[in-house]
Amino acid sequence: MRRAQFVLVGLLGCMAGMGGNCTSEPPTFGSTDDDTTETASALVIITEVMANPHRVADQDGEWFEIYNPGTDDVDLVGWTISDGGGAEFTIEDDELIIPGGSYAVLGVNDKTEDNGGVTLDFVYPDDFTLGNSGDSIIIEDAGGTLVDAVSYGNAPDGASLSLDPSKYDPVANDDEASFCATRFTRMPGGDLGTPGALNDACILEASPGDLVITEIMSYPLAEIGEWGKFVEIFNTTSEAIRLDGWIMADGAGDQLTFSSDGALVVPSGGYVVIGAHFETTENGGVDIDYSWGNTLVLNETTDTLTLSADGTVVDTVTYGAGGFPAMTEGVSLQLDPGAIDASANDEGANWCLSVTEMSSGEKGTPGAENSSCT
Ligand SMILES: [Ca+2]
Ligand SMILES: [Ca+2]
Ligand SMILES: [Ca+2]
Ligand SMILES: [Ca+2]
Repeated sequence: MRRAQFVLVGLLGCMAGMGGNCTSEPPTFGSTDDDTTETASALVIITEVMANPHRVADQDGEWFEIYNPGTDDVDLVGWTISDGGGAEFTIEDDELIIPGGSYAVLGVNDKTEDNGGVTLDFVYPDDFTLGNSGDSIIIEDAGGTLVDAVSYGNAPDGASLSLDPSKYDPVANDDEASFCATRFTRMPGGDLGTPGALNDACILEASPGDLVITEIMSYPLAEIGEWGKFVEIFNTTSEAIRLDGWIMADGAGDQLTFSSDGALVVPSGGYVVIGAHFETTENGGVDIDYSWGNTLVLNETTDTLTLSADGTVVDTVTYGAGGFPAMTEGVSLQLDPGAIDASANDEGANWCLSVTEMSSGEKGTPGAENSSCT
């Protein structure tokens, strides 16, 4: 049985940092594409390919990632992997077992000082190369049955080709629209990729109200000043939300694009607190999860905060106008816990001044539930 292969082209101009999705030039499918042979039971799937590293040489920095979507271990000993140029290797002496829900990274050079900082699970011979302007990776099990295969056209320069995490499926990963150049996460060497870890999203899927701004400290005590400003954000959905690539803008149009290598996550039913400064000795003792530094300047008394993901406005709040309580020095503005909703928080009547004293003497509940306004 030979599984369908797909062809990715037109990705060269689609580098991370340019925004948008990476399929603006439609790829061309190979004539061999035949989804009738696809099943959803593949033991492993190819999730990421670094064919064209930029900051290290190709002969050191090429690798690809495979993922075990099942729950049982998959033992790859005896499996053969070939490329489009006819090179192949068999996993023999080196044991390679991938636990369920885990990744393995196979690459050409395991010296992290030379390969861009990638920790490999398996080192393949250096005649196995990943072409920059098109190649294939074909995985066959010990019985010679094709497990997964990909073919790509042009490989992005300095970023891996990355399967969208919502498409971790042996059928979906034959669809060209399921891949993009890694958008946000940098490896230690500086190129973009997520070897051995969940891939970046290709498109940030978000709906209005998924995240809601629940608390705003725009007017810290004078002795704390600008560094004491913070904003609390609540996740109303049943899934954790990674904020990489999301944007927080203020009323002046300054934009903060979150970039945390996957570290900044809003738990389902939980909070993150973003603020001007990490140092609790400088910011009034507030534990923040992410610093906006000098990127945003919240006006003390009135401003507009807008949180968006790939063009979808998820929440916006204009405080200090339209029936909002007047901002008071050293006191945060908090949303009533019964009004955690992107529309309800447009109404000033659903906000009130915090009453809970913090270590600095200011009042607020950063990262914790607000008290009732009624
Ligand atoms: Ca290459
Ligand atoms: Ca990955
Ligand atoms: Ca709103
Ligand atoms: Ca709070």
